[in-house]
Amino acid sequence: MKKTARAHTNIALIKYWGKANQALKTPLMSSLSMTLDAFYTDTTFEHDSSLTEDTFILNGQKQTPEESKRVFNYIHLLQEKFGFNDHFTIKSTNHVPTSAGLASSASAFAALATSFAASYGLDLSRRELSKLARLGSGSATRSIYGGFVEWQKGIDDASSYAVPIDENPDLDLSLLALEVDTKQKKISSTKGMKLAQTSPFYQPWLARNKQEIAELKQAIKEKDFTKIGKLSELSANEMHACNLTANEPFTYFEPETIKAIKLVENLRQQGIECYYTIDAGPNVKILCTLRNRKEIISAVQKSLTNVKIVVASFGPGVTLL
Ligand code: 2P0
Repeated sequence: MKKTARAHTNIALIKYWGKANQALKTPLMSSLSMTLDAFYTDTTFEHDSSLTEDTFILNGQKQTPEESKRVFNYIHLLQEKFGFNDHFTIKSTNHVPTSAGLASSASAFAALATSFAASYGLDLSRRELSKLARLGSGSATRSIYGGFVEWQKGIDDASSYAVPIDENPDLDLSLLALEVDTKQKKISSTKGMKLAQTSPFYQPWLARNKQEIAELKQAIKEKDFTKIGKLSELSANEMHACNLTANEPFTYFEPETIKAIKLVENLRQQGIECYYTIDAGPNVKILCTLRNRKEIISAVQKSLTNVKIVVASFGPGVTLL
């Protein structure tokens, strides 16, 4: 049986940055994201008793055993869970504008979990799919749904899943993904979130999580762009502050990252409202409304030469093609 699923990636406005259980990828905090229309992954999963090996083809290229390891381990885990053991072929295409600085693991594992379940004829709810996606990558938990999505941390495998907050938000909100990438080898998310936990600010940050989620949900309900922007920027800065103050301090920021932050601050001082968020890399994402979008794009192009900008808005949840 062969099935194809499409999942869009997402950007966390309230960040996930720490695991309670490494294997289950249950988080230490709840997170809240926006699914993005501009970035998605199409994945076909085929299993057949006549196949003699497992194969992973990414963007048309057969992956080496080393490159396939994470994906194969994930599928073997799911097969064990449901009692299957035949060989499979995975064909995956990332529709992510080159180096837009958005991780593809969220869309990748959401599409993979969904195509896997469909090809074995498992009739799973989206909640169950979000739990399966979580076993591949934390952020994938949220990509099962569209619009605004909360990943409720829960206390174990059964209770840690995503719930839709508003799948079709009637809200003027755009995200500008700025690629300010460099050749620097980055610290993996898994390693970064472990290190961050040694910061003296990590526990106080965790203690604020419930309140921050509640405030952002309220801001979404009220369609309050200012509140949404401020809370998102705060969460990103809290995460990066923990990295900078870890026992072995580190940062994902590069000089261009700081330039982009300063630009956003300057734009705000000029009355052009916008906010930034930054993940586990040097790229900056700007949140803005349609009214200011053009002006912000030209300001970015003027002060950050060589930067590539991709415009995104709300994307849908996972679908079978
Ligand atoms: C997030 N990030 O909430 C946070 C904010 C990056 C910064 O989730 O180890 O690839 O697979 O669970 O999901 C990126 O890490 O990490 C991430 P794993 P993931 O989106």
